[in-house]
Amino acid sequence: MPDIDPALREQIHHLKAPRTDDGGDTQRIAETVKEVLDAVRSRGDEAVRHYSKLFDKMDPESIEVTAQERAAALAALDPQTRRDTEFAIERVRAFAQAQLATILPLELEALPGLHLGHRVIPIQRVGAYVPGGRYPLLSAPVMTLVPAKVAGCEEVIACLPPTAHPAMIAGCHLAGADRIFRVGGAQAIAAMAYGTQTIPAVDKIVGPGNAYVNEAKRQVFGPVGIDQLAGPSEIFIVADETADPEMIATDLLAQAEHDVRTRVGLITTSRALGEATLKEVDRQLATLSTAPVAGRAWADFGEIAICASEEAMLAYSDHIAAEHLQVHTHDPHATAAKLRNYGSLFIGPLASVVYSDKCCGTNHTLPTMGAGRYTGGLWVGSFVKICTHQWLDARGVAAVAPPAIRQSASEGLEGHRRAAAFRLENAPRSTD
Ligand code: HSO
Ligand code: ZN
Repeated sequence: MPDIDPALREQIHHLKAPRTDDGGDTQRIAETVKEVLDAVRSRGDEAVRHYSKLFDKMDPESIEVTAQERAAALAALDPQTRRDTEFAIERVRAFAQAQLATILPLELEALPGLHLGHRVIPIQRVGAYVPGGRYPLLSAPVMTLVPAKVAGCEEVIACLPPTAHPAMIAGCHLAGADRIFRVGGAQAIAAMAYGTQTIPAVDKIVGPGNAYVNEAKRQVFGPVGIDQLAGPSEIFIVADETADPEMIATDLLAQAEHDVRTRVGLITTSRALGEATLKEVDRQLATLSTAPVAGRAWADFGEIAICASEEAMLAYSDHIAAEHLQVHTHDPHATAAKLRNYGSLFIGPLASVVYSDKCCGTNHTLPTMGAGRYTGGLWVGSFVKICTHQWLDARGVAAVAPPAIRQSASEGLEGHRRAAAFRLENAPRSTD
């Protein structure tokens, strides 16, 4: 994230400031990951098993989850949990289908005889990393697998750590995974990037994970695509004096319980709201079962920023570009329209982040660490390519060949000049 503009900084007073160090051991993680990637690339399944034993203390009999294991995981899933997961899948699928309908092919006659266009082509093979995590998040496989299937990808595989709760296998199955593999961490990313005897190489890897998974995605990117680099979850709330501090504290703590590095904050024009929220967070933490995590996240990364004006509030929010951004102002739609940088926007007090986390239909895999300045979150469009094409008749050639010939000649590209001129000078001839 770039440094904050000094003029904006003067407009902001922190009632509570976050820690600013990155707290990670990036160099050591990068070296470990490189070793894992190299080993899996050269030794395949054997290295996958080695690192599963080393890091996860597990050596599953079969790396691939069998059909019987899928059935057993599904049978063990409590019926209400299954219905709730199916509800989430249906919502995410319906929204992804509606979004896909907005991604249209194009055919255009740009000049007489010069035809340009693009096609919407599903990525052939996709790999979804499904994190084991602190809690078994059944919505995690839904958010990565369902949009890929809606996009029309031919094969969608899932990797989840061997330590993951068996319900996660059922979640991957219900969300439509064609194949499920029990492998986690950097070794899973390596396997999906390079392929092993058991796990096919994919064209794009998606899904959040821990610092090792993130670093592995960064290192394999290029020959294989990735969605984004996912940091700890974030929630910010932009609010004025009309907001409810009890509701705000509830929403902040809901995300703070994810991880001790979750970044949560209130950006407000109201000092009274800021002070009330500070008290409310402490009051609620006293009875929250996940307080050991949420309380540490709040202590280290919680933030309450009091802004001198509405403009400063919006500018600071755009600077942070939070993964989740809730808007609790007297006219939330008007405020929302002025915001530019965020992963997903929650307009008005009834739109809790938790609904999107679980089941309302928008994707919960969103940009963190300021990436909301340049990208939105995972969506059905992440699983298709928009690839251009062109075709010309003699009129099109007459229009574009002369400038192409002149440019090529002035650049000293004689081969290019000849190819451009050939079509002007020679009618197409066939060899048969
Ligand atoms: N807030 C997480 C997603 C999630 N939370 C799922 C609970 N379940 C990252 O957007
Ligand atoms: Zn969440």
